[in-house]
Amino acid sequence: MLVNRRVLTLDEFTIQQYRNIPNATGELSGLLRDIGLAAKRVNVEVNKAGLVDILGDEGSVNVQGEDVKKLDVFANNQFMGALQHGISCAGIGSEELDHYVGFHDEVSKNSKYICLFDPLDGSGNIDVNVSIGTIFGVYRRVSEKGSKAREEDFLQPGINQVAAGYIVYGSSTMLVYATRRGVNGFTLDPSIGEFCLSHPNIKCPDEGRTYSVNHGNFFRYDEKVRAYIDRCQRKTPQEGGPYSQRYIGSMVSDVHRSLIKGGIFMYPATIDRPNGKLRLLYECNPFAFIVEVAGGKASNGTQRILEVQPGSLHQRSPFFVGSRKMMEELERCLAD
Ligand code: AHM
Ligand code: MG
Repeated sequence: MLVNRRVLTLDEFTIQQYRNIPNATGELSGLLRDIGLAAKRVNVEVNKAGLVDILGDEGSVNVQGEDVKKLDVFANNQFMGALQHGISCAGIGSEELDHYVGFHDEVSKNSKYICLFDPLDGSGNIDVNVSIGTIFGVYRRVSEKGSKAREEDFLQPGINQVAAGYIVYGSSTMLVYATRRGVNGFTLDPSIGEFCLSHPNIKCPDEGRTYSVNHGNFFRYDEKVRAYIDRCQRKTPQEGGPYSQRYIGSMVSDVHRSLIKGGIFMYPATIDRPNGKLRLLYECNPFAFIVEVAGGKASNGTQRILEVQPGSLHQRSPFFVGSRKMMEELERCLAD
């Protein structure tokens, strides 16, 4: 008997996907399930962050030289733990850890994937109840199965991602992930504790009316970036302008808005940060993959970001991502 189901959960959806792929082992579904589980645990803590004594600095400084908040540590442990105890992940790299970790148990050593993540991005916003997020990218390992994951597994260009996604802990909690087959969004239904398919087959509109950048840095940007920002502000109503400026300061939320509604997000190089602020491997590449699969574009200002060969786990990169036509106009400005 056919059961009439109107809402697919994340697990049901991923299982349905892999059943359509010949020879698929279901390992990627398992990995996404592990990430979904960790996300639900983090969500519970994020939701009550204002209530419990979990706010405030952990007192240590991470590898980027930034203060570590307690929730960052909690989130890192949840994602690492879920992936380590699952059966799909051979190792992880995280914003919170100096070095990548190759799991040493036999099941993990025989697993196919590695995962890079920023467990809690935008954590400066925790204290003021503004949306924050998790970002992740998944790669097939290049080292031999049966051994611990090695550095070369983590230093792959973003184009090699088999899946990438993010969780936004916002007015509702959403998990969005992409494979080459498409981008799908799931909203957490707190009544059943499941991510449910709410945004099937997301496409990034070709154009938007919003640009997202830290205006406080305006005079530290290259003049070509400033010229593009100037164009956004001078757009005529016939051109859909002037564009609105929106900047939450949580990249997950800022790029999520651009993905759904159309728009462009920029974190350019500045005089004092010639490589920008954002991390190539676990901040830029996952979003570049997601937005490209959805029909948008992503670049570091001179190159398609997914083609950059990484040199180190925590390297930074200027980042421009968003609607295709807006990105093309930006690229013309930067090339002038
Ligand atoms: P984080 O990983 O320390 O949270 O930093 C990344 C965040 C992004 O989410 C956001 O786009 C950016 O930092 C904001 O930085 P700024 O305050 O310099 O504009
Ligand atoms: Mg971050």
